[in-house]
Amino acid sequence: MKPIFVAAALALALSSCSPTPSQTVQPDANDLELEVQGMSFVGPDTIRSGWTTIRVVNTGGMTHHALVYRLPDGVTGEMVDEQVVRPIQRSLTAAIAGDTEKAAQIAATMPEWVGDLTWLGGPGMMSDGVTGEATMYLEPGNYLVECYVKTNGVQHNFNPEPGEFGMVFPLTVLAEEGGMAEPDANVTLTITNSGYEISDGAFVTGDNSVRVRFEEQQLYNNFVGHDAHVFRIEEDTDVEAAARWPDFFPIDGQQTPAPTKFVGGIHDMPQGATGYFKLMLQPGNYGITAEIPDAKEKGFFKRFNVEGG
Ligand SMILES: [Cu+2]
Repeated sequence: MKPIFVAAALALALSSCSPTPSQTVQPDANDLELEVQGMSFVGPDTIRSGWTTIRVVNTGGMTHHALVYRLPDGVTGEMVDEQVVRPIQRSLTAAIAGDTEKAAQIAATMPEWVGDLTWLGGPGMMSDGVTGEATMYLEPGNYLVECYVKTNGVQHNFNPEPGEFGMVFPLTVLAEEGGMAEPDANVTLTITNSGYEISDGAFVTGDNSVRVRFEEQQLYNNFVGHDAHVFRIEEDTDVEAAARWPDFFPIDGQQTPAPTKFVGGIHDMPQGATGYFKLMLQPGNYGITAEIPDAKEKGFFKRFNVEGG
């Protein structure tokens, strides 16, 4: 280092006892950290509005995810539990028993307001040991954070105890603004009706911040839309099975154990929205898939590679 530069820097350091305008001020983080404990999310139940990071530390021994959605006025978590979660579980149980007629009948009883639930992202599929993190712009309101992976034919959001929630976590987004800035990203994933496009950078080894532009969105089976879940491809990975796994509708969809390691992603957001998610990538091959029926056939599968660092 040039001595004259060191001297100048030292003089500047000694002369400044108050913050200078060039000093970077970290913008307020507006984040909420949830832990997976058994079949529950545990953590604070309020967050300020605006740009909001939802982080889920999954050391729960299996793959989970955390869809974040906004409830319409007048709809409570209890109503979702009683009128959506429990009937879907009864329908799944009937389907597993081979009674497809009963399964279809129960599935047809969904309340009309189901169409008014707004999917607003949340951390995508994360295997044991993965911390999922997604950042979305959230308006004030009542939300739920939910995981509906299945283990032994039982959805994680279902708790057999009447009135008790499984992995359904009520979250209040306050009117008070969090003041967090929109995140930066090292790569952008654009989602249209025909699939994924990777642009504005690339996935890298180590930490990634992925911007997801939901340019086009549509609803499949009245419930799910385009989203992004990233999984690791090893030599022996059944890529077809892994790409299909997030599709909830088949009996074996989202059934524990997942066929590969899922390392993160983001759930559906409305058309025109932008969300962000974090990924920690080891060198190797990865696939991106969506929680929609026949994702790969619809173009919702993208393979990428990150090199050793
Ligand atoms: Cu779960």
